[in-house]
Amino acid sequence: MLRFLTAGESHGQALVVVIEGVPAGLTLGASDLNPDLARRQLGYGRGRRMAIEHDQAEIISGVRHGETLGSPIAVLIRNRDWVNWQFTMSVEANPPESIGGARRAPVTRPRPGHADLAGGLKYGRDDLRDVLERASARETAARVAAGAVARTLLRRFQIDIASHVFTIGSASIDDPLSVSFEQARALPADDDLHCVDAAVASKMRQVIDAAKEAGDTVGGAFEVIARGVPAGLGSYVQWDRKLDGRLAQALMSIPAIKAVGLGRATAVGHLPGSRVHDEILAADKSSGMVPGVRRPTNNAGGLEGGVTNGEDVRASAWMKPISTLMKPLRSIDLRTMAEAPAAIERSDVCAVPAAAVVGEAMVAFVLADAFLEKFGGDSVQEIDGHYAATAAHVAARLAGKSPVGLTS
Ligand code: EPS
Repeated sequence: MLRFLTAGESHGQALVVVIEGVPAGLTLGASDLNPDLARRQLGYGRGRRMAIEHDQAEIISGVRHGETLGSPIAVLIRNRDWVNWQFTMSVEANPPESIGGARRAPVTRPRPGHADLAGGLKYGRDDLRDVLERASARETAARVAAGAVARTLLRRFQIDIASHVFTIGSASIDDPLSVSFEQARALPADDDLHCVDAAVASKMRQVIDAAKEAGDTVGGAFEVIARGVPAGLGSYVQWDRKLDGRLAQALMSIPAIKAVGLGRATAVGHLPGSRVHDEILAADKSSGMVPGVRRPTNNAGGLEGGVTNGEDVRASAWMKPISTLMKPLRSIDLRTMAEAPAAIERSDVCAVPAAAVVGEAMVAFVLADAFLEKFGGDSVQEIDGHYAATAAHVAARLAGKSPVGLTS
């Protein structure tokens, strides 16, 4: 089982992630993690915090001389902004007067849409900073580090992941499924909207500018596409083994995500079966990973029965607008229970392009977990053997020959 846990507050010293279940012998270094961390920091509409941070992964365990050991991998990402928050975020009950950072007043006016009110009630905190520091989307930097480790494992088996943004406010690509994996992968790493259609991207920019001007925020949607995923990951035999359900949980857990879809997503509700289901054709050149099989369409998003079918895995997620509004909504002050405008924290106007990078990380992690379930071993060399033998076995069966022996 592949799993990870993160720790860290937005303005604390650092974020930490511990990843367990990565096989030994995988070539891994900080340079495999840092490009994704940098991409997560980008995006048109992000706030000033991203100008302060320069997220860098420090691998502090589980790797030696550039190879994983099979032991837990711990990664540290320091918060540069912490120096400005040492007093506010001090671990000490009585921080010394000499400690650096502004003396910030408690946060008592919860922002509608943020975890502030629900979290303050749940954990019995009067200063809502105790909630918002952990509920902050800064935590997703740690997830991206975990996802980058998973992605490094997947790459060894020619599984690649890309994403694209298809909606920001009223600006939208009509048919996200028409965007190919190649188009999404060709987007430059520093593209600040991560949208494949230049005309739609320029409209997205206008939407974000208008929201900023109005002291408002804006949400949107992105799609993650995974190419090279073998058939047979996940299972239909039990609810918690269905890979579509596992992907949905992982994507829905990203802050501000309110809906997740696979393939044609919500459109399946108003199309007839003949326009939803992907026909299965015999072909010399297969469309995906199954030899001799071509699917002319991929409305299923690479999953049937909760099992990968060898086509691209396509998962979308819809993000609500960021809940910190510079022109705040009505709220109450919990000290007096009187109505008062919600608190204002420095924030982003739009973070959909960044969320797409987090989405890639979560999809990579779930796919790597399912991949290890099927082909797992304690070292990548063992997995190489299992993977190659299974691929040969499938090819032989579909070619009508007797199965080759599963030797590894
Ligand atoms: C974020 C860091 C945060 C926010 C944002 C995401 O930094 P700060 O709070 O210091 O500006 O910019 O978090 C939120 C939008 C939120 O609601 O918490 C990051 O690293 O992605």
